[in-house]
Amino acid sequence: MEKWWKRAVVYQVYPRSFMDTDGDGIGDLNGITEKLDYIAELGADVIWLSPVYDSPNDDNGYDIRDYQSIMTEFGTMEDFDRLLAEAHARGLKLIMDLVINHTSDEHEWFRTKPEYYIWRDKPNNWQSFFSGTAWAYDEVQKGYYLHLFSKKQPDLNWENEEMREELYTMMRWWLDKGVDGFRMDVINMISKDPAFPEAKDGDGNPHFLNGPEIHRYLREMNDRVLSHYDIVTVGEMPGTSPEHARAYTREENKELNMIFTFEHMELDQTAREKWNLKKLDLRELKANMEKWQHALHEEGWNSLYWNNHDQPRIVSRFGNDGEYRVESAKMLGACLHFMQGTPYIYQGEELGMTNVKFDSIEEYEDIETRNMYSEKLAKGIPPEKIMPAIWAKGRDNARTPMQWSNEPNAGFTKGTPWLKVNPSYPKINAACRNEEGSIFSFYQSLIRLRKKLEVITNGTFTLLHREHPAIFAYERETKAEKITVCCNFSNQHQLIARPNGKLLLSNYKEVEEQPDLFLRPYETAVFYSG
Ligand code: ISL
Repeated sequence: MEKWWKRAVVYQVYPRSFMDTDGDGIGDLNGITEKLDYIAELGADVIWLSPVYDSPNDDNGYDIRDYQSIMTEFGTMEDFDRLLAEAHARGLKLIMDLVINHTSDEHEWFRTKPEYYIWRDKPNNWQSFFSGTAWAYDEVQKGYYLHLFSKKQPDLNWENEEMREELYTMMRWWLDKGVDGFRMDVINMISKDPAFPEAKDGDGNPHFLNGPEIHRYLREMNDRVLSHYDIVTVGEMPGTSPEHARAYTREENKELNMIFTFEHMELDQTAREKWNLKKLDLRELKANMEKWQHALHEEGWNSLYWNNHDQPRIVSRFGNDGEYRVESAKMLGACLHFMQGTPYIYQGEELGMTNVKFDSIEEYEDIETRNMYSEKLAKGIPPEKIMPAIWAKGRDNARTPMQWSNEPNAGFTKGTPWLKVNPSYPKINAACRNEEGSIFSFYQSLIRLRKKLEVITNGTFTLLHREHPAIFAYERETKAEKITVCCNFSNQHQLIARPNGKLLLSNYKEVEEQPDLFLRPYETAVFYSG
């Protein structure tokens, strides 16, 4: 029987920025409950909640102090139970963000069970993802602990069996409550090379990405926990190839259902550093997506995404957030949603929300951004050379409050928002979602079509016009149906041969019946025969 999550569409909520109901400027669980009808109206089936657990918020909840209680700013466990019940009442599933590569240094284990963490007498040269060394000295233990992220996010020692058991028990507790699965944070980093060797250029990645015991741990977790529930699991996995992905997601391997790859998110940077900007070459994007579509067809499963809370807004990134914002937001949606895999929509994507450009670093909250800024400043790089990278790539681009209406603070809060609202809100907001030609209604159509046409879930994938620098076109096919998706990634007109079939979807009003297909700026045209 086909797995339900193969036809599902996931909507990601970043609770801190979604909806504030108590006026403290921080989103909360009751705010999400209040907006469930909105998510249902869009047509999504599953909500992925970024972390809502008790946390000192060094990294906005990705540093967990207590896995079994709710962050005070977000509400109470009763609020959570109500959110879950109300979601289920609307036929929506809810999955939790599970951060188990590390905890907060304020988790009680850090003091009561130091053996649950990774200690060395001397640090090696691995660098943290959030700048600087990945080791911090602890006065109590008189040793260095590993933190791949901030120093308030010590890495857990997965070699410790008792620690793993405690995590499994905690996971069962949430599943027994009725949550419908997990998105697992950097889950391919849990197994480190036990030798902790010095790394080339301080890049420890080869020594902890997809490490030696990773498959053993995931199979154990599957056997002990996941396989006992009808749930969905998605592993966030930087540095994974399609071959890795197959190993993680092939059904018979009994590990995870799907993973998030990062390859397509690294095409507009040079080398390892996301801050080194490079213009996207569309041919590279096409080749990459094609590779993943083929590699996981009938062997494993893809997740499809352009956005999340760590990535800049796609319309500003691969589209055009000026003159062609509406057209390009729809085109990007179509380009992704007709592929094989489970699509993820990040809050505000369905409105075509854009990046922000705050003048000063003081207006940014993200730890990754702030640390990078300080590090570069200390190296003598002037602010005007650093800010453009933050405008293009900073994580706060995704984290500005959800734009609900043209009321003050975009209707997100009656207080002062924890992060400034994007000044675009009078024009870009959810209150306009039912206006004719809205991006929201286009996303509704994308979701409706996925439910209706089997070819979107199961068809083969064939890339067309491979060498074309501005057109991304592909076919999906089963014995009974065929879809051809044509997307213009440029602000110029492009001419290609008209595919067979009748027009199924377009982001322009009038489409002419001509022998050739004349694609206008950022136009998408999707053809169907069946
Ligand atoms: O955001 C990144 C690149 O811009 C990554 O370095 C990111 O930190 C990495 O993809 C892991 O992300 C996840 O784990 C982090 C957390 O900060 C992110 O928000 C989360 O998605 C540590 O828990």
